[in-house]
Amino acid sequence: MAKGKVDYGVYLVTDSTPAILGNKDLTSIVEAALQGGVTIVQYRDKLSDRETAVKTARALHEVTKRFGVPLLVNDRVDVAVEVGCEGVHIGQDDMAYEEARKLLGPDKIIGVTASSIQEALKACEAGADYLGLGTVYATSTKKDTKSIIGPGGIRSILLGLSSAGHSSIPTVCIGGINGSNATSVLAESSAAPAKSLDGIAVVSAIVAAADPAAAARDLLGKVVAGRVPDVIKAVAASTPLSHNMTNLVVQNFAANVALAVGGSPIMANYAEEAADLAKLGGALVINMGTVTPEGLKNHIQALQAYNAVGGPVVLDPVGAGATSIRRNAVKTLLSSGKFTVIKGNEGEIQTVYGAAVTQRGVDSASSLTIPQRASLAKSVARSTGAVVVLTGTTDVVSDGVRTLRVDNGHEFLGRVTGTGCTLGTTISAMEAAFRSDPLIAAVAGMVLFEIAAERAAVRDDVRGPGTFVPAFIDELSAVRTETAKGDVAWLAKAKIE
Ligand code: 3NM
Ligand code: MG
Repeated sequence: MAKGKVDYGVYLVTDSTPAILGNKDLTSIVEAALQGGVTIVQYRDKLSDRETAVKTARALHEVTKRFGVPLLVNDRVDVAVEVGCEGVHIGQDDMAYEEARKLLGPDKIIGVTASSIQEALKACEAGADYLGLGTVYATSTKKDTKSIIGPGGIRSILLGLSSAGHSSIPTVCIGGINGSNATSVLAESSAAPAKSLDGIAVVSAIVAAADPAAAARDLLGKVVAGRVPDVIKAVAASTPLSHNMTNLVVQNFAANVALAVGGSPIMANYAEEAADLAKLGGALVINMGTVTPEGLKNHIQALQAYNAVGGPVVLDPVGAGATSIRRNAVKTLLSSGKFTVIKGNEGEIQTVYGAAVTQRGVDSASSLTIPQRASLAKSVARSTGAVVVLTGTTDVVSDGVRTLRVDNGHEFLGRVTGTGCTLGTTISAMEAAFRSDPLIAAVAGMVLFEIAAERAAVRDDVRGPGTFVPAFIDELSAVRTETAKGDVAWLAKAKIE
């Protein structure tokens, strides 16, 4: 597990005291929390003897390894060394960073607690891999906290870090965070322009929850939603190229949508141009809407040109399950290069999965339950290495580790041609501008798109699918502009879980 790729989004810190854990089994709670979407786990146990601690850490490590999630041990560096887990978290009163690093070696993760800018800078300069910032709110989980600094204190530390050139160190906040305050804590803490929190760390909100999986899922949705403005702002700031190789039906609509979301569209189906275009820092959309042998050759060549420079590529396997020609084209594309995102409806994603489904034309129909759709998206994400966006009334987005549901949108999106294709275009702009987390970029594109549709549909000047289209383009542009100015009130409508 490479250190640089750790996702600090939903950081579970365990507690073994009766007051929090009760008589429940810690390993089962951690497993449920991982199913819900926890992205990193810290085993924190101030009471158990060494033998028990090693045994518990080993059991937890077996579980976290299955989920591909790192396990850190709080304070007890010797336990981490013995278990061989991914690292430790040390407080200001624990072993010194340098000593812990000597014991653990360069590849393990060492996180440090900081409650002031001085402590944060010192930890950065020593070489810490991430910072735990707190205490945000007074909490009965940790009664000996030194200072309660609130979201304002977190924001000051983030500002101090970015002005000292430490913008890239991951940070999480801790202390009294739960499902009810996570959204506002993230928004208020991260109001610093150059540096946002990477995640939230919680103990009781998950360990003491009646349903730890549901609690983790809820927190993950909130953390991802909290990053959405960063993505849209990144697009607004860089106007990335959205290179569309798309079908005849949607060329004009897709180009207008790319502009509305803050991208710079180019509709170029001739692959000889792709090598030059790929160098411009944008993203490619490969849309199979009107497949031909010539088109497929162009798609493969362009895919490889973007892969060669590490540029994001979005695959839209339109009508993939409709004909054997399309089913084979999907197979050929998947084996010709790497996709950042694969976006499709249920039949299309099932075809990518390799299921023998037959679609009627390009229309979507749904026969799977939401949990089945989630598990399909996750499997395809794992087998392809792409973020899978499975569209429907409830959309599912998965990178194989994190799986989210988005419940926004409006029925007009299904009554106008090309909305699926233009969602691919929207996501391409997000992926181009926000490389650090393709899943968050995809979710941002999805909620921007669907909430703009909701806003358009209720406008007085919209009387049906025809008048919806121009209003939708207006609202995409309005939501993007509001966000770039820092007004994210629209995000309250986001239903991400
Ligand atoms: N460290 P809860 S606060 C373990 O401020 C821990 O460094 C803190 O528990 C710090 O999520 C804390 O239940 C406890 O409030 C957080
Ligand atoms: Mg400690």
